[in-house]
This record gives sequence, structure tokens and C-alpha cells, in this order.
Amino acid sequence: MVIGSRYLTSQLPTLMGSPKNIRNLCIMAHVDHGKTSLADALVASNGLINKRLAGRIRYMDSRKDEIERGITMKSSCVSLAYNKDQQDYLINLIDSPGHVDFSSEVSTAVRLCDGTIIVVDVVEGVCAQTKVVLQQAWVENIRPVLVLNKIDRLILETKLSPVDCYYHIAQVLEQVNAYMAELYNTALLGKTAHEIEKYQVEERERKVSERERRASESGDANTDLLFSDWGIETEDDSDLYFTPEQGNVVFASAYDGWGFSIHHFANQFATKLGMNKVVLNKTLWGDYYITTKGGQKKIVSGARDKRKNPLFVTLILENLYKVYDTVVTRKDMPETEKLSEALGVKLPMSVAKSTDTRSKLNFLCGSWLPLASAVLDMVIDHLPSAADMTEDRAMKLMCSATQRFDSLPSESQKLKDAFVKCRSEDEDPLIVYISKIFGVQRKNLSNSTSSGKRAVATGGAGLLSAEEIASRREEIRRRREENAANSEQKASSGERQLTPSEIEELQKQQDKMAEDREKAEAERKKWMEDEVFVAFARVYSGRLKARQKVYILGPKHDPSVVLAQLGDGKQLSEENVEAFKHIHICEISDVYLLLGRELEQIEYATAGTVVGITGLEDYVIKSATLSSTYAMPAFTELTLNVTPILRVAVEPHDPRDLPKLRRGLKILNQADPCVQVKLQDSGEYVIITAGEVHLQRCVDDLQERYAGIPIRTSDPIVPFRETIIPPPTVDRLNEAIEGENISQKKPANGDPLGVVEVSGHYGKLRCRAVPLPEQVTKLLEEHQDLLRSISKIGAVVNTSDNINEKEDKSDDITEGSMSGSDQGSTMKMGALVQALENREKLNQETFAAIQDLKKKLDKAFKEAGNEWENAINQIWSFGPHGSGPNILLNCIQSYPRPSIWENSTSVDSPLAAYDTNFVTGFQIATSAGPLCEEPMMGVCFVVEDWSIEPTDSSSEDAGANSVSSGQIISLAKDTLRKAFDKQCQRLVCAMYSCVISVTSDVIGKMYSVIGKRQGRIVDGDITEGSTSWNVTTYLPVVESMNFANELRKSTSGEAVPQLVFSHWEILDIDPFWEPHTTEELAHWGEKSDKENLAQKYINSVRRRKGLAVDEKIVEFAEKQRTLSKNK
Ligand SMILES: Nc1nc2c(ncn2[C@@H]2O[C@H](COP(=O)(O)OP(=O)(O)OP(=O)(O)O)[C@@H](O)[C@H]2O)c(=O)[nH]1
Ligand SMILES: [Mg+2]
Repeated sequence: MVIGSRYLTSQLPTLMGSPKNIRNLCIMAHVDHGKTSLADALVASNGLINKRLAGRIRYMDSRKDEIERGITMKSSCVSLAYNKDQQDYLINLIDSPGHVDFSSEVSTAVRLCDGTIIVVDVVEGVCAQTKVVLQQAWVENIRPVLVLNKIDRLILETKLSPVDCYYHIAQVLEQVNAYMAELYNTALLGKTAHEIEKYQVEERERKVSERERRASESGDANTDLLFSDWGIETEDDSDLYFTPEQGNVVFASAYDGWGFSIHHFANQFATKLGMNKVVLNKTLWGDYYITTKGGQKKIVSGARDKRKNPLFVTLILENLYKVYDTVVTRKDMPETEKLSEALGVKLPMSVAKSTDTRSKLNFLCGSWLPLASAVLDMVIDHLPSAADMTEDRAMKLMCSATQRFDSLPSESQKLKDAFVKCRSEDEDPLIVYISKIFGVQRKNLSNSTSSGKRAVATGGAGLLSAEEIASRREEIRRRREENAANSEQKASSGERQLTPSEIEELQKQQDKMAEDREKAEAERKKWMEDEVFVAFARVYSGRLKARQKVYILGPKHDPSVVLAQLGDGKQLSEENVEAFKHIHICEISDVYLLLGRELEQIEYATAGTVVGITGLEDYVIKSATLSSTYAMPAFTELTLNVTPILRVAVEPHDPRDLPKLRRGLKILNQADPCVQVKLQDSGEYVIITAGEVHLQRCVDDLQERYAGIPIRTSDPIVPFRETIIPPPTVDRLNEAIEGENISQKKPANGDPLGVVEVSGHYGKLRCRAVPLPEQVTKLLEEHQDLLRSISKIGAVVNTSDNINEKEDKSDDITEGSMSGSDQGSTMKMGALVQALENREKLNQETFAAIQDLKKKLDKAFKEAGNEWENAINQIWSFGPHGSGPNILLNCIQSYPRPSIWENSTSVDSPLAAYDTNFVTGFQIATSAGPLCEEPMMGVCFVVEDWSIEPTDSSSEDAGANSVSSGQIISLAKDTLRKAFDKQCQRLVCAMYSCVISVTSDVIGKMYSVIGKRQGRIVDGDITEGSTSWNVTTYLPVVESMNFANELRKSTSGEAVPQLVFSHWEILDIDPFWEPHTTEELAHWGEKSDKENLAQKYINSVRRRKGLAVDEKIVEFAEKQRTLSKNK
């Protein structure tokens, strides 16, 4: 029975006290499989919405665009009360989006949960996103239960007979379980025999304890005995799988508001038919049927072989079919009344007389088989409570996969117990994780007048009073006067005199800037009046009170560094916290219960609950850890399953609004877990999103909420890569290039290898570019993080780390201003060294991974041929940014430099001094290739010779003769670029992969849309048991704009693609191709007038970047002249 109601939300805080009775869970599924509709039913059970509207209103979709488009775009939480077996439970339910563009929102939800409801549309079956969410649950170690939704569609739409319906559902269930088995097997594959054994023992123990718990709860201790009485084999089926008999599967129609588990019917029939409940539980799903032998009812197995209807059909589906047939298909009023009586449901007059048969059915079935209690009973029985946190999971949350838990400081290790105990006494440490922060309309906060405003005011630069604004104006005026006085002083002190008009101009500029700033502030003030930032958080241990002071630990916080520097006995206070840029001390404002569209203020939150926190907007970007101790390591980073790939530049319609745009971008960056906001070298503000729908949401948010100004977006900026390939052996007509056919355009110096040699007064350099073996490029692509740490190992002695750090900062416009003053450099040397040692210790496993990568690379090189024999030990650097898929190879005889795998030692060579300069040149060269200044990929630069003219130290102007580092950088950059230019160049396109499910009648239209956009079909298979096809395609990102819309239009809305970034693929078209072999000349003539796709892409990128484009504006000048003559 459900105890909650609209008026009982006040009871919710009292339910928080007992973590054993708290369940934190999220609903996950493929897009449109019915998550939000299911959430409706559960929300209605607490009276937040009317039961009759459940399944239709989609309460959790609160944004305007969500309602308009009918898809969920963010995860949102609602706290519900539920009563089962005289126990009160608190259920924090998070609805997540299914569209792939928003899968980062799913990650933020999963992190706060212990369990998940996986929803599968029985008509569509297991789809791409279903697999992704199952995998996500697996990786995050959270327990799933299953809801098979939309069973009404099988009855009404596909019109399957009850038996076919049963076999169809069984097949879908099989698909889900097959994928679970796949996950299980791949997880085991990577483990050693010992680990597998340990894992299995743990699983077995967990299962036994769970079974005991359930048995003690239900009082059916002698289950096995009863089974043998009935002649049924008992088998310990691993509860890895979803099996109705275990009760972790609910059959439902969220739209019609009904749902049931096998147990529900087992209970009913046990009393009605006088059968054993336990046996019914085992046999209601499966190959069992009922016979009457000798006047006695008996359940026997083998229904399929004997062509009998299984129990599920005879006892359950046939009844359901009858209800649908009577109420919806035949609309038989008297029969409906009889039915409702038989089912024990009393139809109110308004419903009985209604002509809307679907709502009648909703009422009838919703009362007969209430969906909320079926799902919530399953949740309580099968999902772990907040108190069931295992040590293993706690360790995974505290320590990333590349670290070892036992290498954390002992103070930090002790905190593991706090997770497991999940207690909220005063002496328990406070541990809270914030997975995202989001804007809420102030009117939705329960007491908006007082707390909401204070929430912002205490957060720092929040609301300004009239006096504050006046004092700021005064301050600006004073500074302006000071500046004017200064400039006058300077002018009088003999520097160049400014003319009065120049001074006036300067003043005007300053006035304008001050005005801009004021406007931006006023804009922010207006925004803060309407909206407030709420952090989406879970309390893992301790008690979080309103207005409590806490440490805010950024994602890069490392307790070993802090503890090492503070030393024994020292405490972190508000004064010395400034020295650590990843720690802040802050007083939070208020704590809120999340109730879907509204928030209810509470005094405090205890361990195990999911709540909202205000007052953190000036400290938290995207995610953070709150704690009462700085020994708490930052929670491990969320695994985002989606790569943001779609970039657009944004600018305000009115250039004067730029400050507002900056403000808006800052808020957007803070509030969206997946978006990236960057200021490019060209001065453009760029946002990078996961896809078109995500982009639209970001732009809408910027326009309507965060910046509040009209915004213009550029055409999407699609990333490309540039690479080289071995010279082709056949021409475009597939004729071998040999003999007479050989191109006249040979490399200028006639050197087939394309060696570039430059020599000048500063020395000599000889190098060439070679395509990297495909396997090597792939490995480098996959292990970018590891390559970055390889550079970082070197960074302890080298300076390459600084380059990366600088880059990070200049890229991210929000970083500098949010992280406070950067005083890390004031760290004491001793403490720093120790912290670095600690870090090295932490990374033992990373070192192992690096060795592993080295081995794999070596193998890939050796397989590629003899010329790569010793390549692994000659690697000088990876680029661009020290971690990209390009290699600099040192084959210089006279410079035996240690490879990148070894810590650098001093080398006795004049070249050693310029080593880092050369590498910088390589980094710059690889970050922008000659085709269209896009990064290179899969290129190896072999440096064969490099020498520097010895400077004559005896000569007087020795300093002037010596080579400067800038010269070496540009020498390296230019020469490497030239070497690249000598080879056959190709463009590399980013590819989306896309699974489309369509019916066979529109499949042809779908193919034509894909073909038009250079797409490629990789796989197409008919889904078993239906007429729909699952087609997998690859589509270049550059061709994907408006693809979803076009496809939807041409297939009458049947095919809805979801695009996910998949890989990089070489576009096998020579961008500079012209007919030159004999066959080609015969076929195309001197000049081919067919459009060159690669050239088209390159030109569009060059045009966007303002680079020279080699295009003729007038192609056929003669014709034009003739035309004008005729006029
Ligand atoms: N026939 C039928 N339709 C359903 C059922 N459940 C949901 N739908 C419909 O399916 C569509 C999608 O439902 P939602 O609840 O928005 O699906 P969702 O999984 O939340 O979608 P996203 O959040 O966008 O991923 C809506 O049109 C619903 O009316 C059901 O049980 N039966
Ligand atoms: Mg939804």
C-alpha cells in the first residue's frame, strides 16, 4: 500500500533516518521505451499527480522543449514514500533520458544510485541504447531489475495471439539475458583464474545471504522440500539474469497504468485454485502447463512439445486479452461491468459512462493490477538499500582504476568504513558527491522568498542590493578619475602628450567597458532573481545540515598532496586553504528534497539520501565532492559514454551583448555535464556538443535562460584529420600505374621516399614522413590518456607537462576564474617532492599499463615490416599535445637520445640543448597540417640527420651567431610540414555510427537518404519475430546535419536514427587529383569537371578559417565574354 500523498510529503524527511529502508534508483532505457510514462505511475502513487493522468502527462519532463519534442533531455529526481509489509520506505527515483545525445545525463544519474530499473519496449526489443545502459549499470556495479513495457501494443497493434505474445515476450527476455551473459563473460575474460574464482565465491556468498534474507522475510524456509514433492527440479539459476520466477521482471503497460510480477498472480491463484504458491511462482513463467488428471489439477512441464498453452498464457494473458477485447475492441458496456465486478473493481459513474474506452481500461486495469505497487515491491525486494554499500564499491568510488587503493594515505583509507556503515551521527565524517548542478526556477523552491535569495547571496557574487550597486558605481568612477589623473601625469612627465580628443576617446572606451560590466552584472542579477542553481547530490555518510561549512574538493583534489604539505598536527583553516586550488571552504545554503518539478526545503539530509543543495554555484563546475575532511579523495570521474563532437561558434546578434554571452557560457558550462565551452585562438566562442538535439538544447538554454540574448550560431564546425598514405598502385580506373602510365608529376627532387633536406647557416636537417602502420595509429588513438601520463612521467624532469597545463587553461574560459588564486606554486619544495613520490606510487598500475602498451606497440611495429624493426626504441615524442596519434622517430646516428620510455638522462651532444625546441616544432607541425590546418593523424616523421653548425666561441659576436630556440622550433615545424607535403595526402573524416530500426516498407527510402550523404551500410538484419530491420550504418559527421529530420520525413517518421561518434576513417580521394595516367586522360580529358569531394571539404574548412582557397571564381571565362558580346 502506498502511504504517500500530496499532503504527506512532510513525512518524507522522517523516513530518511533508516538507510536500510532507502532505495536510490534510476530508470534507464532506449529512447521512447516508456521511462517517463512509468515514472508517472510511481509519482501518481504519491499523489503528486492525478492517477488518471499517469502515463500521459509525463510529469518528469518539465522543460518546454521536452514537452514539445516528447523526449526527456535531463535526469531528474523525485522522492517517494512507500509502505510494504508495515514498513515505510523512502524511494529516490531518477528518470533519465534515452536519447544518446544526453547519455552524459544518464551517467550523472547512475553514479548516485544503487540500483536501476531497465525498461524494454517489448515490440522493439533490445535496442542499441538498451545495451549501453545495461553495460553502464554493469560498469558502475549497480543492480538492475527489468520492466517489459508496452505489452498493450502486442495485444492491440501487432494483434498477436496470446500464445505468440508469450513466445515473443520470452524472446525479448532472452535477448536481454543474452546480453547480460555477454557482459559477464567479457568481464571474466580479462581476469586471471584466481580472480575469477574469488569473484565467483563472493557472488555465491552474496546469493546465499540474499536468499536467506528473503526466506526469513517470507517465512518459506523449506522451499526446496516442497519442490521435490511436486517433482520439479530445483536449480540455482544465477541471479545475474532476469527471470520472472525470481521476481525481478515486471510485465507492464505504462500507458494503461498496469503491471504485474509473477508473484502477484501466484498469490491470487494460490488462494483461488488451491495450489501451492511456491510452485506457482516457479511455473507461471516457463514451459509448464496445467492438466486435470483423475479430477486433480497438476502442473506438468513440456508445454511446447505437447502443443499446450503455457500457464502464463492460460492463467494470465488470456485474461488480459479478454479485458482489452471487451473494453477497447468491442466496447461492450454490460460485459465491461461484469468484468469489473469479477475483478473486484468498482467503476465510478464518470468512468463507466465515459466514451473514452482507453481511460476506462486504464482505470480498470490500473485498479486490478496497479503498476506502482508491482514495480515498487520489486524494487524493495531486489535492489540493494542505501545501507548495503559494499567495500568493493566504496573503493571503486574513492579510487580510479589506474590507482591502487592501498596507496592512498591511511586517513583516506579509513573513510571506506564510513561508506559501508552509512551512518549519520555527529562523529561520522560527512561525505557527499555532487554529480551535476542544474538551474531551477526560483518559484519552484518551497519557500522562495527567504531561503532562495539567501542561497545566492551567501554564494559570493550573488544578488546585489541597491547600496552595493551604488558603491560599485562610485568605485568605478573613482578608478576612472585616477586613471585619467595618471595619464595626465604621464603626459606631463615628458612622455608623449595625448591630445584632448585621444583622452576623450579613451574615456569613452572606459565608460563603455564599465557599462558592459554593469550590464552583465544586471543580467546575472536578473537571472538569479528567477533561477537558482541546485546541486544534485547524494550523501554517503554523515549528516548535511543547512548552512553547514564544508570542504569542497574539486575533481583533481589529491589528499596525499594536501596531507604531505600540511604535515603533522596542522589543520586546514580558511586562511591557509587558499594555497590549495582544488579545495574551498564554503557554507552551503539550504538542503532540498527533490520532488520532480518542485523542491521541498528540509533542515538536514542523512546518509543514503539523494538531495539538492543550494549555495555552491561559485565553487562547483559540473561535479565535486563535499566533505568534512580533506583526507577524502575526490570521487572517481564519471564515465561519459559519449564523445562531444559537434562544434559550433556562437556570437550575439548585437556585439555589445558579448559580456552577457560570456556570462551565459559560463553558466552553461557549469550546468551541463557534457558540453565543452572553449575560446578559440581566433577569438571565437565555441561550444562542443554531443549531437544536434543537444546543440539545440544548449542554444535554447543560452538564449532563454543563461544569457538571455538572441544568439547566432555558425554552421557546425566539423573536425577533420590529415594523414598520408603509401603511393597508390592503381589509378582511379583501377588500372595499374606502371610503365607508360606512371605519373609525370614525380617528386621535385626525384626521390621516391620524399626526403626533405634543408641546410643553412644554423645547420642541416634531413627527414621524411611515412604513414604509420594502421594498427599503431589505432593503439595510439585508443590510449591517449596513457600517452599523456607517459609525457607526465617525463614531466618530473622535463617541461612538457607545463605545455599541456598551459594549454588546458587557455582552452577553458571558465577554469581560471573559478579556481580562485593559483597559489600552488608556493608549495614547499620538500612537500612537493614527497607528493610527487606519492603520486608515482599511486600509479604503479599505470606503469604496468604503459609497459603493456609498449609491448603492444612493439608487436604492431614488428608485424608491419622490417623497416619498423627498431622503431619502438627510437620514439622521440608523440604529437600533437604530447599524446596524439603521430610519432617523431629519432634515427640520427650522431644523437643517441634515450627513447620516450626511459627517463631522460643528460646526453653529451650539442643537439641536447635544442631537444625540447625540436619536439615543440613537431607538436606544432602535427597540430595543424598543410591541407586545412587540422591536426595530423597516423603520420610518422623520421628524422635521419640533424646537425647544428658549431659556433665559433673565439669570435667576438658568438652570441649573435648562435642558434636561438625559436629558430629551431620553426626549422623543425617547416621541415616536417614539407616532408608531409611530399607524400600522398588524404583527409580523415569523423564517422558516426548509427543503428536504425525500420519496417521493410520504408527500407528503400532509408537507403537512398543514407546513400546521398556518403553513408555506408555495415550491417542489416531482420529482427526476429517482427517485420522490422535493424540497420547499422556509418555516416561522415560532415554529412550528418539535418540527417535525422530528412530521414524522418522521407520515411514518414518510421526511422529515427541516433548518431554516436564511432571512429576516424580515411577519405580515399586525392584532394589534388587531376587525370594524369594515359587511361585517366582518355577517360576524363585534361581536366575533370567532376566535383572533388575531398577538395570540397578542405575548401570549406579553409574558408571558415580565413585561409587562402585555391578556387577559380570564373571557370570558363571565354563563354562569359561571348555571352556579353551577344547582348
Ligand atoms: N502503447 C503504449 N505506449 C506507451 C507505453 N509507455 C509509453 N508509451 C508511449 O511511448 C512514448 C514515449 O514514452 P516516454 O515515457 O516519453 O518514453 P521515454 O523512455 O521517457 O523517452 P525518452 O525519455 O525520450 O527516452 C509516448 O508516446 C508514450 O505515450 C505503453 O505502455 N504502451
Ligand atoms: Mg523520458
